[in-house]
Amino acid sequence: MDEPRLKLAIQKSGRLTDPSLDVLVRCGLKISRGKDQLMAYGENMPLDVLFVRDDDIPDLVQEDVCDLGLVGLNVLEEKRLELAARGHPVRFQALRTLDFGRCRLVLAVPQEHPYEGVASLQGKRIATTYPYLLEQYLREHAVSAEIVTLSGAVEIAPRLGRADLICDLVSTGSTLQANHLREVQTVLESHAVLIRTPLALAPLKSEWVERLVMRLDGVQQVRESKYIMLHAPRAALAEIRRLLPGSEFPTIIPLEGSPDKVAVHAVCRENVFWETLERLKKAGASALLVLPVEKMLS
Ligand code: PRT
Ligand code: ZN
Repeated sequence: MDEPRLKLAIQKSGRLTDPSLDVLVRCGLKISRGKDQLMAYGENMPLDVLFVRDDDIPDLVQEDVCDLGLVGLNVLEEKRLELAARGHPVRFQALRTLDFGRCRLVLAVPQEHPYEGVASLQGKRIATTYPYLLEQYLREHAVSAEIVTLSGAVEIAPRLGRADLICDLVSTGSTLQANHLREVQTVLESHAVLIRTPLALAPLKSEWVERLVMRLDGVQQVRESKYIMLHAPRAALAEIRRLLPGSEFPTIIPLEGSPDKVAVHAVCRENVFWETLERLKKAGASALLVLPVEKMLS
């Protein structure tokens, strides 16, 4: 019998496409993908990747067409609220937060307009492509405003006279600036999320979901981690251990022919900056070496 295969939906072409493929490759997946192909076959895992519009990902998982999906929290939460408003059950489950696709859904007003807190939104027209998230935010802040739902180009709505302010995604802020808008409030902090169907999976599929999640955790830890090696006078060990960022149990090795010194090896779960190395050196460390970590499994 053929092994059951997992289906994972990712964005076909957009901001999440490259980082999604990158993280899957780092998890060890080898896929073959032709141009414009809708699906890629996992060569070394029973997992196939479906390329779709990001807005369709929650539905595909919700309707059990796909077992897994990688999608922005903004899209996911908007969908969750929309389903709830229509009285439909919400069936996808978020499994992991991923460290890409970071952005925030914000309220932004024309630069010259005064803004005096959420209460000043009362009675205003707000353009957005996220009506449900905006509606929830306004309700939580006991403000009633008119929501102008658009399908894109939200940032030009105030200039066109269609709205007084906007609620849109921002990452660097340069789009807002170019449109003479000023960020005044955060509605949602967003990032990519791995979601799964709540339906029970066949044992083999379930096992692969667990393996994938474990590998994703490893990939994310590794991005931040460094392996650090140094020589230290025994007398300075306590201070040096204190200075090592995010490392709990360093390995201490005696140095042949140098009884007063030891070698210290440690995995630091944070980036190691030049400043840290300078402080370690000042504390007596020498022969400092910082190496990238390639894989990690704990
Ligand atoms: O075709 P499809 O529907 O799949 O794509 P899409 O156009 O809906 O999505 P896409 O590719 O623009 O974004 C996919 C996901 O990336 C979003 O749902 C977010 O989770 C995430 N993301 C991260 C962003 C941004 N950063 C972002 N900056 N999505 C959109 N933007 C837009 C924003 O709307 C604004 O127009 O970029 C502009 C602002 O960028 P800055 O850098 O100038 O602030
Ligand atoms: Zn979209």
